[in-house]
Amino acid sequence: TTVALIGAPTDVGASVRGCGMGPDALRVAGLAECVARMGLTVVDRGNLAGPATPWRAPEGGLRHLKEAVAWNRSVYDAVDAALGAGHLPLLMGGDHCLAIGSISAVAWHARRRGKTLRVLWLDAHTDVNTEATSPSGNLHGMPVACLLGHGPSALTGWSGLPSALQADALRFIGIRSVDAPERDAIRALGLTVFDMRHIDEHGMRTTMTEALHGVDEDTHLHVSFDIDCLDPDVAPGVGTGVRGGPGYREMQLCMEMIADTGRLGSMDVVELNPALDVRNRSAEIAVELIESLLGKSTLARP
Ligand code: DIR
Ligand code: MN
Ligand code: MN
Ligand code: MN
Repeated sequence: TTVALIGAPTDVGASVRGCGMGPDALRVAGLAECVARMGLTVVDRGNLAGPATPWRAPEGGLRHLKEAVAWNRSVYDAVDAALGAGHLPLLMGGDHCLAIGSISAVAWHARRRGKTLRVLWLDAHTDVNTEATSPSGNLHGMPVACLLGHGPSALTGWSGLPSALQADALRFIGIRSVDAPERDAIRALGLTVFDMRHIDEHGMRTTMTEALHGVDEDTHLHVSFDIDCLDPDVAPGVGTGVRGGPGYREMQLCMEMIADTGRLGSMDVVELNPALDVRNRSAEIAVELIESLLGKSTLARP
């Protein structure tokens, strides 16, 4: 496997500034070196270019739409190129609105190759707001809606179909912050959400067995990892941390069980905010989790 690192240094969709420094924080934490040490080939494509974050108020329920479209277009092209080269793209955000471009490119490739797409959305939030429901206008709270064909028209339909994803392709893990209209959308769209209560009651092992049910050799697995999925005591470097998330060992098990499927084809690592971090600890933890996701394991396992 060749892992292609793609940096998208922007906070255009976020509610707090600083996650634009995420790609370099991951590099400083040794992401490329750690992945290479596992015996994988790594190519760092550097950082994409895009507009500065103007920090304007929302217009029509959307903040920085034009700038978010520009960044997502670059992300789409870079992820598309990586997949076209047979590489495993690792998008380093940046805020979570970048998953629109990333997963749209993944969906296009999966469809062309006759693969079934499964997306694991690891997050404290469900990110299924639209311009009509968002309390903030921040696009990092809307990528799931856009990918399901329900967001602003400028950010939908990028995969070549009205929606990049069908509801049954998605599994949410670690959820503990859902706006009231998002709760209605989850029900109306029929989304599968493994919230923190589910993880409390059943444990991460059973939760991941459920979330990965049906994954087979024809599956393209995409992991969209919002760092705020982790408990903020573990990973403080996030803009919208919510108490009560999975701890370090639970998240390691989550990543290891995904790796065990052997079907990981692409991933996003987003919302890491070095301006709010403690001596780059969250970036280092993210790197350790990415290693597990790519198959690192303490012992050889049968
Ligand atoms: C909130 C916060 N649901 C919103 N979303 C966050 O603004 O839509 N997503 N923080 O990551
Ligand atoms: Mn989040
Ligand atoms: Mn998110
Ligand atoms: Mn967020």
